[in-house]
Amino acid sequence: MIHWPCFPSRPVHCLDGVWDLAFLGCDIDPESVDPASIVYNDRMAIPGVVDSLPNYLKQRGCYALRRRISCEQVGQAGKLVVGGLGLWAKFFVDGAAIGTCQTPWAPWQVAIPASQRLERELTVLIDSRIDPKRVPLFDPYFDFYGYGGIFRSCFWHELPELAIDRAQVIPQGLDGTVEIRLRLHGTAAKEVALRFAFDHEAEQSVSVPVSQGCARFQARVATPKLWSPQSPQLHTLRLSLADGHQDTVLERFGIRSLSTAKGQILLNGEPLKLLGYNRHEAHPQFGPALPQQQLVQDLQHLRRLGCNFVRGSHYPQDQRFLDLCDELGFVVWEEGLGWQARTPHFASPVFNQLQEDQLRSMVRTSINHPSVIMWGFLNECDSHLSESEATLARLAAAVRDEDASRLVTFATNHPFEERNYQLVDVVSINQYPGWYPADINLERPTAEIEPLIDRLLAHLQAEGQGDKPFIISEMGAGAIYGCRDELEGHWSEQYQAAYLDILCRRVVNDARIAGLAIWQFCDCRTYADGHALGRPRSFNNKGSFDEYRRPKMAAETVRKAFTGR
Ligand code: ADA
Repeated sequence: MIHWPCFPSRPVHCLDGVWDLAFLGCDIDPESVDPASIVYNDRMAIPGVVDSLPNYLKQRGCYALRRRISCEQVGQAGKLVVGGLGLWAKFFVDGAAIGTCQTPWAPWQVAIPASQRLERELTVLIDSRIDPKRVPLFDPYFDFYGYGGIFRSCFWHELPELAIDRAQVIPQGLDGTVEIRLRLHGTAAKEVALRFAFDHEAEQSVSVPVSQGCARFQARVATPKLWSPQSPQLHTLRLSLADGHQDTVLERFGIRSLSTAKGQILLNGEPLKLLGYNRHEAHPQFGPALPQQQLVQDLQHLRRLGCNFVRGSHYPQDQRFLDLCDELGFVVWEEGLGWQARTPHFASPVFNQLQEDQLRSMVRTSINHPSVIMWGFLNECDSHLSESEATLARLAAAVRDEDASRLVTFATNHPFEERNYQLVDVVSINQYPGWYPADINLERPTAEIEPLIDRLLAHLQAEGQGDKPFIISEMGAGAIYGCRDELEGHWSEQYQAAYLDILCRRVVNDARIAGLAIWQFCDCRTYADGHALGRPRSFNNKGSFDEYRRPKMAAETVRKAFTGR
């Protein structure tokens, strides 16, 4: 599946398809594996995960994947661009190691050495074991399943001598002026000659200074059409290296502005209330490797419920999904992989470095999506402890260093003891009044919802955060699909519907709340161990839809509250 950006003048091999597969064992050290010794006796489709294959259910371990690529050029370096994988992977080309990925779900790329051979062999060791040394970013207590496989499409690029990595297009207001930031592979001189054109406009030429592989210049779209959820207009940029170099990139982007004022999020200067859901990329049949049609279906469900907002919880998103959000007019909060990080994580240099690496990769990959309006990280970490401050400050700085044009936030579940509100543009709070009730003896736990929201608003005002937009980044209740109970007990569809009715109506009618991401869009598989006592079926059942996207009663409740119809 090709998506943006496109590189029409170089050979790009999409590696979707059936690969050779071998299960190497659950006690093996992947660093000891010699690719030449592997005997392949099975197959699997990529994008795909071993956890959804009958032969390997619940078989965490080390797997080998292999496929061959017929290149068009010899003697040229290349690069492998991986959309996302889990949980750990080591890559070999023609038997030689070329790199290891320790950042599951994040976009990852690695250089491919030149060769005199046209027929190349790619071997990938995938490890789905949860191991703090190999995979410091994923812990066994995360409330979503950690899959093993290559979740998203990957591409083998054959590169020219001087190659374009990306052309980032950053709008500078609404008049069509954009800053184009070119990232180059290969040894560029001090200057680079370029030809570029927007949409179907006339081609322009420019010569730009290069420093540390980057070149920046401003240009102006002659007839700018603004992007917004109501009118998601998109533009394209075609940019080529000139002066005898042969490389071209096609990028798609949107012209819109983002700002905050008086507790509101402004898009193109207009207040935008965010109404939507947290969404995991998951399905019982495919795990996170969703077919394209599932992405379309999910967004049609969200649109029908009157949503304009998706929080991509809790990891970098599938680029195909963001392409669709650009085209259909949804705004997105994209965040790095993280879930209730604690003091040992903050104290680990490796954890900090990998968190920063994945965030920089996420921002560089998603920077041209107008749908992405917020960058986030470290969901529900112990940000009420002083030990969290250095890590959170480092990550916020890294995100802003990569992109100063979007809003920065993180979801705290310690709203009354939070120590890091000063880092964010938008205050985002996860709370579960009436589900994990403060008062377990309450006859009607939903009675906790509005008083808690009142306390949050008062606290933020008292903390001097009242001017920043405040969004409820998680709140919700569980329901087992088909569980009907007139007493509206926990886990009944009636209770969930009653809960979300109160919550959604309050958010829609309270101008002091800038948005809501309900937890969550659909049920998804979670831990398969003792933690699951609070997770019937080993699923997180707080979806308004079940895992097959069958609507629960709450879906209709949310639709009425969000659409007013
Ligand atoms: C937390 C967490 C979510 C989910 C939720 C729940 O807020 O961020 O991923 O685990 O709780 O269902 O309890």
